Amino acid sequence: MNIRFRLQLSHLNIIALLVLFNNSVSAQDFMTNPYGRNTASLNGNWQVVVDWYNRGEHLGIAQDKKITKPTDFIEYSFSNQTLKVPGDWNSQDPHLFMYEGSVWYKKEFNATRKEGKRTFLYFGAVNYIAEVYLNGKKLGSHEGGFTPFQFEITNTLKDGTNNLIVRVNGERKEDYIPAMNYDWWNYGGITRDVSLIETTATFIEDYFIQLKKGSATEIEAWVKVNGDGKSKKVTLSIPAVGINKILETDSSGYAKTSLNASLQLWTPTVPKLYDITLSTDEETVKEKIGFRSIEVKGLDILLNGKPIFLKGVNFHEEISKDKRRAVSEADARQLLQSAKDLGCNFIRTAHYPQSERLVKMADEMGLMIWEEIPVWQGIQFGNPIILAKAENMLREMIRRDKNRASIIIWSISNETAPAADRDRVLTNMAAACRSLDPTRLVSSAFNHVKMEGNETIINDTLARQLDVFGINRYMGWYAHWPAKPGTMTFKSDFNKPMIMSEFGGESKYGNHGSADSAGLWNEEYQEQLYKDNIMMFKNIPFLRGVCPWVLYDFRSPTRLNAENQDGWNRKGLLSDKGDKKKAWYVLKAFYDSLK
Ligand code: GCB
Repeated sequence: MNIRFRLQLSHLNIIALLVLFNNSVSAQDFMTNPYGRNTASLNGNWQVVVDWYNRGEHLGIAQDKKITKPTDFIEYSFSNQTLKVPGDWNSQDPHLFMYEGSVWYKKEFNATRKEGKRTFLYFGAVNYIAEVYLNGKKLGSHEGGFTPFQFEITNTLKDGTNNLIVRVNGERKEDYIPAMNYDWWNYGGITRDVSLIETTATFIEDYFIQLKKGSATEIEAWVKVNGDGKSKKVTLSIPAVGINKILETDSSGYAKTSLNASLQLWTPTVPKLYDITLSTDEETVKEKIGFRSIEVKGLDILLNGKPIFLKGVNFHEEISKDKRRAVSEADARQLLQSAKDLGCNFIRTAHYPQSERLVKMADEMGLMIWEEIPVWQGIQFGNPIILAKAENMLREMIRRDKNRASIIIWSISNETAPAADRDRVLTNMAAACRSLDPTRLVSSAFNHVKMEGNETIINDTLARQLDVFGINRYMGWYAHWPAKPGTMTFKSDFNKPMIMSEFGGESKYGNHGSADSAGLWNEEYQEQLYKDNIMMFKNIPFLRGVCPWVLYDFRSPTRLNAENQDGWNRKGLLSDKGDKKKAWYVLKAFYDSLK
């Protein structure tokens, strides 16, 4: 997959990629399924130096020179200040609550080099730029806050104590993705797991095992090994259905096959996962994979060939009550369980890939996912570097999650204004997405529609590039009702299904008053807004899913109304503490009525 994708990168993109990584060595393609391998965790307390003015490179912090006597001329030192990994820095030190600069992280660990083995350093995610040094040598860098990256350290690793240093920079910039202004907290730091992964000399680096598009019985699989002995025999086993197939990789390490099996298909109600192993004469990688098909036919979304309505909710990767990033298994479970309690069969991991752990949990819990890269408003589509960066993020997201049954939709953007540059970039990305993964649906969330009286007209021509389009429409909040909700009509220029990918309004839990505009910010106003929107949904003939904004109230630096917001986006159906607002019950009743 990766090889094919590389070939598709235009000349311009290759130049842009070089600029993107500042000619420094960029992180290597990460291996699939780190959790199914031989790993040692580097999570825990890391020593840090907060480098507000970005002096650390000049001072040579990466060399970690030790002060041995008080007269040594060294203008930095790792002291007793520590931060937990995984974690954001904002919630761990009151001085860093709004910090968006650089922090140098240091971890010492013991290792023993082993003949015939290889070692990789794997990061689940670092927001936003990571520069990684091992034993004083720069391994490389990575840009983008929500996807994994790795470095091979086989030859840099030492017997005994190793010194790992990571410079994390959490600034926002015009040519970053997301860019300058976005409606969520810019949590900085090493926000996901860090691990050492030991592999054999030639190892199974990547694989894709999914039902062929539209089929209920034909599995298409490919595998890619990495190492000198690239022509390898790889056995793919799915014991429950008697599959034990030997694939022989070619000189580039690649092999593919197709298999027939009588499978119990994955559904939200019975999220069946099969134990799978991939093994060579050297190693075994374990997996759990669910099989399902997802297609669009006319105006319908078909799951396993049957029309389905997506009962969704959006949420950020945040534990609101603690004002922090969600980082643990318990955090992921809390978020997913809250979606389940609401009666959802679908989630949108709002605006960026959340942890791999959460996606795997959604596989187990039976939640379908719309997964998106953080191409969110205000992106510099005219800047040639943007397409390269966005495609790289897309590639990393798909590389990580392409074996998950829960993922049914890849989304390439959120709320972008129609314009030639945008159309060019997103059209390229939709094509890249399909070539990376032909089995899932491609989507994007739009907020540009045309109003004619009580009619909403969907006319963003980018929808032609998509399988299903999302509309973010805040009727009763940002947009006023031109007519009674029950009399609103919808027209689309495209014969495709629509998901109402966002709607909602704010209320502060415990604020009570009237349900009309005199009661703005009250629970009753939000409750009425939900009732009105649900009434409107009944008049959208091509609506195949809804996904309100948002599950929990969340931290946002752009919400400046001291009385009602005070740094919080209050569109939650649940308060930051998890209290159910009145609108929660309205949506729950609607979802239950669709059973
Ligand atoms: C949107 C954005 C979302 C915001 C939300 C809001 O359209 O996609 O990220 O948080 O509106 O509350 O305004």
